[in-house]
Amino acid sequence: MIRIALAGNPNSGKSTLFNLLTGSNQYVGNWPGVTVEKKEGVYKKDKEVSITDLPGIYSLSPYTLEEVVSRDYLINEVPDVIIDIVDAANIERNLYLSTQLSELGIPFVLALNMMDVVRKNGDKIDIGGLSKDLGCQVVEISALKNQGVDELIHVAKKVALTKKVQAEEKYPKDIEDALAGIEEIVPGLKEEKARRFLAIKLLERDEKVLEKYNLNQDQKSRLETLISKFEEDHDDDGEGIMTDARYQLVTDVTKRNVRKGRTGETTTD
Ligand code: BGO
Repeated sequence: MIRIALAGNPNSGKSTLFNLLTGSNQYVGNWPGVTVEKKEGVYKKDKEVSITDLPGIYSLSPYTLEEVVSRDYLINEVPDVIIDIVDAANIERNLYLSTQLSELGIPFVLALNMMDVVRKNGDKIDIGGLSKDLGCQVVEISALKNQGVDELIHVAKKVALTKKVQAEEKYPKDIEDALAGIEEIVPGLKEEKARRFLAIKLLERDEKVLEKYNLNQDQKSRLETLISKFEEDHDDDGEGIMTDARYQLVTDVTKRNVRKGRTGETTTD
């Protein structure tokens, strides 16, 4: 069985894609302990492929139930591959989540949905460039028009089987150094699949992730010293610094790979 997780922003077309892939082979329940809807199904063209539709989210921070459900599932259940559905007509805004999903150490495919809208608008996206910049396979689809969807699953299965994960080291050197420092302090972190994501969350002082490690006093104080120094150097808190770094990354990637047809701008907000 290959287990695919569908993740993406609200309104990116996730439900449309999920319904198209699973047809009537789907069951709806709740995630354990919460009233967030859980949708699971089997790919109608290959019963060996199961699909879990995660709630629509903008980030993997710990602030909404949907975000917590999604990240707990991804970190604890570890699907074989994540398909990240991106509204390609609003690519810059959507890629913010992609930067986080790609740090989980799980094979990852970017599905550029709404390509019919992109084409109609006369926008151009350099798929090869995007794929190179993000270090993952990128597949163009239109869930509404059922275009590219079989190819997407074909690619996702291939990526799942090769177990290929993203290239790392994409932030400025001082951030990368801080993450490496955190990995040295926190026992067992280096061996985690999601080590990069978890190191970033620790730098952001994410309580839920910190609890997981049960650090002793010495480790706690070394971690605190590292984070405080990093925050002082940037005159901001860890979360703010990482948010800015992600936006900068997404802006650069969008500038390099997206040309707007009508407006000449890089977003359609
Ligand atoms: C409405 N192309 C186009 N053009 N539209 C798409 C595509 C695509 O590839 N994929 C999805 N949509 P959801 P989440 C709607 O519902 O799957 C559309 O939140 C409308 N509804 O049809 O719900 C899809 O699960 C009235 O649009 O997204 C839907 O991720 C007028 O994108 C919307 C116009 O898709 C969100 C659109 C009453």
